[in-house]
Amino acid sequence: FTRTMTTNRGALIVFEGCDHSGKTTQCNKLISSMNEKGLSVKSMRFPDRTTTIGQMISSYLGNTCEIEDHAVHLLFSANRWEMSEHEKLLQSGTTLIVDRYAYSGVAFTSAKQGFDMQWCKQPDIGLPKPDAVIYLTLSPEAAEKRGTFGKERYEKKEFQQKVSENFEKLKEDNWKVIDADKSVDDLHTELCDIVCEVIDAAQDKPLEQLWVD
Ligand code: DGP
Repeated sequence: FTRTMTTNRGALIVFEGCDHSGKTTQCNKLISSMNEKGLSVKSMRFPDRTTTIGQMISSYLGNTCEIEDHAVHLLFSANRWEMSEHEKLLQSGTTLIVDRYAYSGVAFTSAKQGFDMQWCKQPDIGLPKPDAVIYLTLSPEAAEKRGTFGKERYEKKEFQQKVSENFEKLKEDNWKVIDADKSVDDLHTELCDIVCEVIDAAQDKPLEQLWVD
């Protein structure tokens, strides 16, 4: 008898949420526990500050240079496109756990004066579409208790408030909204279950393109 050799693809799982919602901590914990289970997973984060474009973004965020608002929006998007060849990893069975994606791109830029969401979405149209967006929510009060904002460009309470309102407008049916106001370990347990379900469900679905009908 014949056996077809098909490799199930990995899932593209994106974490979004306001500052101090625990995205980075949770992404790191997920990677370790999934590696321990022998699953093939890799982490990514945007902006990826290691590339040439990423270094420009990093200087901009650290306020050591100024870049026009439209231009920097396109740089953030370019920084995602330059990593889009990681799609090959997904196709060969590796799950990607991604700390921020194009939704942050739209939510942050459209929090500035004079930017509409449709314009902001444009450059990211066609990127690999996440199988799930895990959106961690936390009230501004609870976020504040976790520490003060740092010195980077967008780390101001009023701006962050606008960003969360924009995230609300970006929700689609692949979003899972999770209340992040719980202990690191409780949240981790909850997220492990969700991530496993997403990986199972993604196996026999084709990878789609972001914001393309
Ligand atoms: P992080 O390294 O996750 O703290 O992200 C750095 C900052 O950049 C954070 O304030 C969120 C913001 N950011 C992330 N992605 C984008 C994007 O695509 N566009 C804009 N304008 N800001 C972004």
